[in-house]
Amino acid sequence: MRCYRRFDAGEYRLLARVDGSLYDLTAADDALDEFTALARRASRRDVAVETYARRLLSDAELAREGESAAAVPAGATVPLVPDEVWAAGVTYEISEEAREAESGMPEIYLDVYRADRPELFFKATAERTVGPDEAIGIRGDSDWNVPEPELAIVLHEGEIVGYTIGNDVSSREIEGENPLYLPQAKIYDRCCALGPCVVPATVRDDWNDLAMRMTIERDGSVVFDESTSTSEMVRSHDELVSYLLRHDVVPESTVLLTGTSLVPPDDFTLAEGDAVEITIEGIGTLANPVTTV
Ligand code: DO4
Ligand code: MG
Repeated sequence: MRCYRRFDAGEYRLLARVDGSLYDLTAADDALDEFTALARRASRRDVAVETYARRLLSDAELAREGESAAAVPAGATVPLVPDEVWAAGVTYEISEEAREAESGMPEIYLDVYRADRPELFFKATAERTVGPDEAIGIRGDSDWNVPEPELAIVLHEGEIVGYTIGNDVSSREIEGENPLYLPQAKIYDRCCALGPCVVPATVRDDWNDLAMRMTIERDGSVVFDESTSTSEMVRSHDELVSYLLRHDVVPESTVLLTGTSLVPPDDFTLAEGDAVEITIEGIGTLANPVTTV
């Protein structure tokens, strides 16, 4: 099951792709205008999101004929409106090595990579987050900018209810200049992309063993194409979430990006007009063009 959100005839609709068919969950319950509303309904009934969504299918009209085959339904937007987006850092060896190379204080990255306490930082609000096919931003005051493909955990009232794809777009120039500049390297207009869908957490049990790929195209040519697996992550999802929730009550809809596992070479920077695609097995492909903000 994959949950999409579409803007259609002036309103948002929640769609579910199940066994090759596309259902309109908003037709079954007009309060369901995004994934958080579905998670809220399921939580009130104390059932898993997937279980609750399946109960709606008999009342959910099949969304437009002929659409079932498309990988992402036409008009798909960001599938949920998160109150807060957080991110974990230095959770893969490749990310630790990249920070060491860029920073004048490399030891802090090795320390956090080995420490019990993970690096967690505030990343974005809904206003700074874009969905499928919307432009991600690179900062006009930075000459070294990268996409960061990350598996994203979707939390509802602190419980893991789903997964999506995240892009933690970042300035390596600002981050490398001084670690205290991290919020400026990470948080700005269009700094985060999520989508194309949310997959309810119970749909599969191998979230820590999924193939991931990122490609970047420039002027019609592929300038980056690498793959990895979420199994390379050195921390568990429960561990990251437990630190996020320590002595804090996160808002109802919170997303936690789990860290980047693919890093373009040090001489690579994103440019206006590039096209970034991140594919994660079982979720799909999040595609975004790049603009300067
Ligand atoms: O330590 C800086 C940020 C690391 C990060 O965003 C990542 O590893 O994905
Ligand atoms: Mg990151």
